[in-house]
Amino acid sequence: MYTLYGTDDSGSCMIEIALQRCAVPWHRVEASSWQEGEGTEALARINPLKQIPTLVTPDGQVLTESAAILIYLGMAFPASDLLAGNRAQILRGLLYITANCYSAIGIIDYPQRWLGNADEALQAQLVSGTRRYLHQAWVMFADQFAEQLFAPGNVPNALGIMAAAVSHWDEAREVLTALAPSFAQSLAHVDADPIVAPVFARHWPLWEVS
Ligand SMILES: N[C@@H](CCC(=O)N[C@@H](CS)C(=O)NCC(=O)O)C(=O)O
Repeated sequence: MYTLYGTDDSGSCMIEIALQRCAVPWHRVEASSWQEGEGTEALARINPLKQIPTLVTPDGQVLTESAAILIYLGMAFPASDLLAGNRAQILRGLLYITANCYSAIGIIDYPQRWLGNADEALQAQLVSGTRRYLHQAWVMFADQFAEQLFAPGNVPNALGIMAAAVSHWDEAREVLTALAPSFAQSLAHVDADPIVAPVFARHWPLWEVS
């Protein structure tokens, strides 16, 4: 049994989708750095950053980093088609999102981690500059990876799942709809996948692109 530490409105949605695609038994432990409780205490013991998603495999290995978890599952369960398509570009894209988009969201959410107790104006400046960079990074992603989101057979691969999930935050979808509309349509196609749609609906019940 796989144990996934996570909560709604978080990146654990990507791994919930991937585990379903792998058709393996799993359960979710409610945990996040912004919630108190037994699950979060257990998460802190295995991942000192207390970040989610964190996955524990049936043989007890602790896996963190969404991209690494998706790659591991795709390699362990080839029939999941998580790494199906142009594998080199899928791996490149997963790392692109990790390095340029997900990390930027961490700065936007927690500027004080980088600035210490700097004044509020400086924190606000860091947040707005990082959000601007994040939006540029998504538009550049759209230019370079539009063809890489689906496995043959039109099922979203790991890159499609990660791009659709991480672009839910910080108005990325609105920016992409305006500046890269056909890519935004591809993301909407990922959203509509029969495994993806119910997971996203649970994580973001009120979400719609404005
Ligand atoms: N590098 C990690 C980042 C994961 C991450 O930032 N997760 C968020 C939730 S979506 C989190 O746990 N943030 C809480 C925190 O950093 O304290 C990954 O790629 O999975």
